[in-house]
Parts: sequence; structure tokens; C-alpha cells
Amino acid sequence: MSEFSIDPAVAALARDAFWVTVCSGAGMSAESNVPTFRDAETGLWERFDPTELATPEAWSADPALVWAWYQWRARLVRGARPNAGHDAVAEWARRRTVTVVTQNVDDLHEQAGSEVTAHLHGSLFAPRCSNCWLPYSGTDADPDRATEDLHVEPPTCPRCLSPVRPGVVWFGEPLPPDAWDRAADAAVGCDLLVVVGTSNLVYPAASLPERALAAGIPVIEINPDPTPLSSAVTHFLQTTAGIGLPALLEHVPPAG
Ligand code: BV8
Repeated sequence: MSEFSIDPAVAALARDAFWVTVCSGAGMSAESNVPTFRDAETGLWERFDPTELATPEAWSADPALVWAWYQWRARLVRGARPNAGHDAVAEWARRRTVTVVTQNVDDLHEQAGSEVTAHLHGSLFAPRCSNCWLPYSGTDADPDRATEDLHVEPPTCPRCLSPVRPGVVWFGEPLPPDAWDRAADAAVGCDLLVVVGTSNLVYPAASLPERALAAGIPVIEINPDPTPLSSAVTHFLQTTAGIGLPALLEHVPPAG
């Protein structure tokens, strides 16, 4: 029994929803010891602003710095395990139709057994050529080989000899159109949207719960701190992903 008490109206939404869309952000992985974006700069990288490093400008200015940062983050995620929040989302999908849309570039939803319908901002584990987009699988891109160096030369594309870049979406770059279309459909094609662990500051991802609300769909937000969206959602659960999601799941009867 969860220590976090769920309001009966919230419990009813979780009990009665058949098509649930879960939109997750970096806070979803915080309890897996993966730092959120806003406090991603621990230790080695604390003097870098993530919104500056995650840009095409930073890449063209110093690809070895940006490559090293992503290899460091990928290795950190390699050492991480899904938390009770990830597990609750995966279990919810065994009981109802659950669509997972995430801003996260980690693979913790998948490690928990969830199928992710849209990685809106890409993945740490999908490097590709910065020029011809050829996916890259060379061992020199293996995060386990990542070092504590601030500068690591990115590998070279075997087809066009251009540098290989992280398979993520940088600020100022468009989201993958197919992933965005699936996410936009899922935001208005559900009877409950749960937005968890995001500061709701980065667009167009932050527009998804807004679209659901505009379509008259109930939105539950889970975050230990209020966000710009919190005054508009149907219910705001001021707690963590690892506590809030299992507490919601307790009100979802088994399938059949
Ligand atoms: C684009 C990948 C157009 C790389 C990332 C409209 C208005 C204003 C600005 C814009 C706008 N439209 C576009 C923009 C510009 C920009 C933007 O939104 N800027 C912001 C900063 C104002 N958007 C873009 O550039 C997007 N592209 O618009 O392209 C275009 C179209 C055609 C042609 C050319 C261009 C691309 C945005 C994607 C950037 N890439 N990541 C990487 O990861 O390195 S964004 C990155 O930051 C993450 O992926 C994530 O999306 C975002 C961080 O946000 P959160 O996930 O919310 O994390 P954050 O750390 O902020 O917050 C954590 C939250 O968790 C907190 O609220 C905290 O309280 C909570 N929390 C903590 N612990 C827990 C918890 N919650 C639950 N449980 C816990 N235990």
C-alpha cells in the first residue's frame, strides 16, 4: 500500500481509463540516479550549461567536447536501473492500453519492459553520421569505453568520413517528424494523460499535455515541484515518479 494517498477523484480517473498516454521527462529517471537536465552537471561537467552543450553550435565549435559529454551520460545510464515509476508504467500497460512518449534519451522505460512510442529527443544509444545520417555501431562509440576526459574525438563515418554525432535532437533542431506525429496523436487519442517528471519548459514537447487539456482530456501531473503547467492540469500530484505512479497503479484493476 503506497504511503502517498490518492484523492478519490484521481483514483477514479486511473480506474476508469482505458487509453492512457504517459509523457515523461528527466525527473522520471531521477530516482535511478540519472541526473535531470537542469541538474545534469554534476562533477566533471558542472561548469557547462546543458542547453549550450546540447546545440549544433556547440558541436561545430568543439565536437570532441560534445561527444565526450554524451559518452559520459551514456555510460552513466548504462549503470542505471529502472525505478518503481518505470516499473509501474510497464505494469499499467499490462492492464490497459498505455502509450509512452518521452523526452528522455535514456532507455530505462525499455529496460522496465515498456514499449516507447516516441523518443521525442532521440537516444543516447543511436549515434549516426552527422552528414549522411548512417547509423553508427562501431565499438569506439561503446559508452562502456567512455573515459573521464573532457575531450574525446568522435568516430568517423565509414561511408562519407564525416564525424559521427550523438543520435539526439539538439536545441534548434526539429524533432523526428514521425515520432512527433505519433506523440501528437497519442496526446489527444487517450482518455487520460499522465505527465511526469518534466519542467514543461521545452517545446514542442511541453505542448502535448496542453493539447490534451484543450481536447477535454483529464491530465494528471506528477512532480515534486510545481511547473508552469500545474495550475492548468486536472490533478497535480506533488510527489516523485517512483511514489506517484505506483500509487496511481493501485487503482487500476487487473486486465479482463
Ligand atoms: C525546435 C536532447 C524547431 C539532448 C533536448 C516555443 C516557446 C519557447 C521556445 C521554443 C518554442 N519552440 C521551440 C523553442 C525552442 C526550444 C525550447 O523549447 N527552448 C526552451 C529551453 C525554452 N525547443 C527546441 O529547440 C526544439 N526544437 O523547436 O525546432 C525547428 C523546426 C524546424 C526546423 C528547425 C527547427 C528541440 C528541443 C529538444 C532539445 N533537446 N534533449 C540532450 O538530452 O542532451 S531537451 C532536454 O531538455 C531534455 O530532453 C528535455 O526535453 C529537456 C529537459 O526538460 P525535462 O525533461 O523537463 O527536465 P528538467 O531537468 O528540465 O526538469 C526535471 C523535472 O523533473 C523538474 O520539474 C523536477 O522538479 C522534476 N523532478 C525531479 N526529480 C523528480 C522529478 N519528477 C518526478 N520524480 C522525481 N524523482
